[in-house]
Amino acid sequence: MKDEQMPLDDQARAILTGNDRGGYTVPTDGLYPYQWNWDSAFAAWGFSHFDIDRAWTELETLISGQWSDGMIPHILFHRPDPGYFPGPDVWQGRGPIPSSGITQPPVAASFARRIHQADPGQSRLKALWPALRRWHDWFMAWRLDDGNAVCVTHPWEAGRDNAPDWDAALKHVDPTGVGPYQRRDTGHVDPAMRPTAFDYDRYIKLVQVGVQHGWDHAALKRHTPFRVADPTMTFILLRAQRDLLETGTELGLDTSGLPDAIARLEDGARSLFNPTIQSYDSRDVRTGRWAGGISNAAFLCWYGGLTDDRMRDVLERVGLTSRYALPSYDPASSLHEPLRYWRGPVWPIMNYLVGIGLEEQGLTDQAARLRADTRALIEAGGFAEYYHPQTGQPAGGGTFTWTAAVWLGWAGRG
Ligand code: 9WN
Repeated sequence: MKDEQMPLDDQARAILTGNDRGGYTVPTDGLYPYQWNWDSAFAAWGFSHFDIDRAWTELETLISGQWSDGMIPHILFHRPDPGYFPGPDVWQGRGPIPSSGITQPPVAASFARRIHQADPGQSRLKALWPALRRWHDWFMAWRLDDGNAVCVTHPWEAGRDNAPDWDAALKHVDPTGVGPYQRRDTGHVDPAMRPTAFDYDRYIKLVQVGVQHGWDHAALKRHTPFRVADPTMTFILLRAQRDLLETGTELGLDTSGLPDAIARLEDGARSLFNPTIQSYDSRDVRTGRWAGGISNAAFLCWYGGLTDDRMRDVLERVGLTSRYALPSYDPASSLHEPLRYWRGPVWPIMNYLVGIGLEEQGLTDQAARLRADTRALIEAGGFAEYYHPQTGQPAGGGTFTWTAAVWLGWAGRG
């Protein structure tokens, strides 16, 4: 797909249309052959730069998979595909479309707001809004810890699969009896760039635990061996609730309860500041222990709307020291692995979300640095899934939908 002769804008558009499977977009051909939740919201925003109708359709297809309890799953399996494991037969989700049993960071309401700003005359947001509201309400009902931070029940739910944030919590997941299974990801991508077998056994075990409990969230809250309060989810839901309140007010919808939800999530977000490392951190709900390291999710605090001067210093010390910002994990840590997925590489989508927050809070130099680095990575390495923070080497899957979206909407602009 990468064609040196074609301008990058055209390449990005070609990636989006090439990954379009009819109403939904796959993250990349082969490695991820289904509709992923947060990828899809980025895709919608990407499409909005050249095809507004297709942008709305992406979000409409995503919410068509909503469960009766309000959850919008992390994967919708519209058509069977043997190229990915675990598929619908393993997950046994209980929604209207075969799906996984967990969710993903709720960026959809925030991108819906952006698309609506580009297309204010249409009422398609009005039709989507109640479903987004029910999804957010589901988070508030089932995913908060005692301090109102948002928890994940599977590392895949955070979208940062093998981040060191989950290492300690995963040690409490006993993979006995997980049975033989065949990974598919390592057939598409170098295993050195993917999660280890230790992690994967536990990912699959957690899926089996969910199936055993019929994906009943009340039962899982009591019985899951993995529940971790996560800055990604907390800051992103906080931001999404603010955006939902804005659009709901503009459209004259019933927004009661949203200001309270925002106040609770603000408390939850503040509760994730780990005084020992002086940064936002993940916390294992079962043990009360901090993960103890700095990941790129910590820098979503500004995106969540928190004003926190303490984090400016952390950004300088940890986020901006690599040749390319932002490494997904502290480069000074022994756990940092520059090419292994969420343990070090730079992810354009995270750079964009962090960049939005920096820009909004007047940290414009830092925002410009993230944008310039993201631009340079894509210009030199194409539309990869992630990149080496020192060499810029593109890694993981190629012709990636959300990287193309980030180019069209941010990195390639201006
Ligand atoms: C599991 C699709 C998804 C992203 C996640 C990313 C990766 C899946 C996997 O790919 O996760 O959900 O199989 O590795 O970590 O953020 O949504 O691009």
